[in-house]
Amino acid sequence: MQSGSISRLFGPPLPGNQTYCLKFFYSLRGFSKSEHTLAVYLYNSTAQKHTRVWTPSDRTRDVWIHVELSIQTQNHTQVMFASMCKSFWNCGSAALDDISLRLGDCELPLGSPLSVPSRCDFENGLCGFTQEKKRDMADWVLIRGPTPTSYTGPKGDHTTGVGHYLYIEASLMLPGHSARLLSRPLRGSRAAQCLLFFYHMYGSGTGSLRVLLRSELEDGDVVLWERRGEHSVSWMRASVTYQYDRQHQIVFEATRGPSILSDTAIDDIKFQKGPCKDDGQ
Ligand SMILES: [Ca+2]
Ligand SMILES: [Ca+2]
Repeated sequence: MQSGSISRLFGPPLPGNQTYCLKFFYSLRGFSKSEHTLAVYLYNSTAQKHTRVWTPSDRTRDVWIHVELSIQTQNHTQVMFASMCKSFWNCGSAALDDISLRLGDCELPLGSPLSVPSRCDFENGLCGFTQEKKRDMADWVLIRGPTPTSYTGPKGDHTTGVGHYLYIEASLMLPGHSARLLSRPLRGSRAAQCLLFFYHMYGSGTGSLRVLLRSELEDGDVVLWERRGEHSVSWMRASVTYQYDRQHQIVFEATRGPSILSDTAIDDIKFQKGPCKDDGQ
């Protein structure tokens, strides 16, 4: 790009008074500063006005970054991508790909597989959760009543005491072996979200229970919550506030401890909008 030039890319004219979800990937190369690298505007051709609605929030270079943006149209609105080169010393190239636009807010669940499953008590199966099959050594077991081994695991589920829950059967696993349960792909949100669940860690050989966030954009799973060792003969409540603005999965990972007295269980998983009200309990 030459200095002092602006590159613009216009989308089609859109009907007014609608909310759209704009998605695209971009990649920046060069550019010594963040400003003017790339911006999304809503352009009103009648009034010849443009309003900036997005600029890159970080200085990452040379990788493709996914953006989801909710926009509100007025009459004769066009989406416009603009990249500016103000001076020779602050120029680079901005690349765009896979631009899509559809009706509806990006953050609101629309009944798609990306929407947040609000709760699961395991009374009707796994509610869209799935077992990790390749990268772990065991599966979570759906059970009702006590686990087969004495002095470990709950006597019954958390929901009603006589319902179902998930646990790892430690006597079928080796020390250090893990089982992972994956949520459906979840839509990201710029606002904080709250994950609530109940866990049961009773047994002198109890290992660990972790909640992980998995995203294609992260190198490995990110640990959001973790408990190790024996905790209580009762169910315990966990609340995890987290924020992630791109598609992701929540992973429940239980790891067997040194002995077979390490049946670890979970029940009543719930996702809520907004931060948890009683964090840390
Ligand atoms: Ca239950
Ligand atoms: Ca597994």
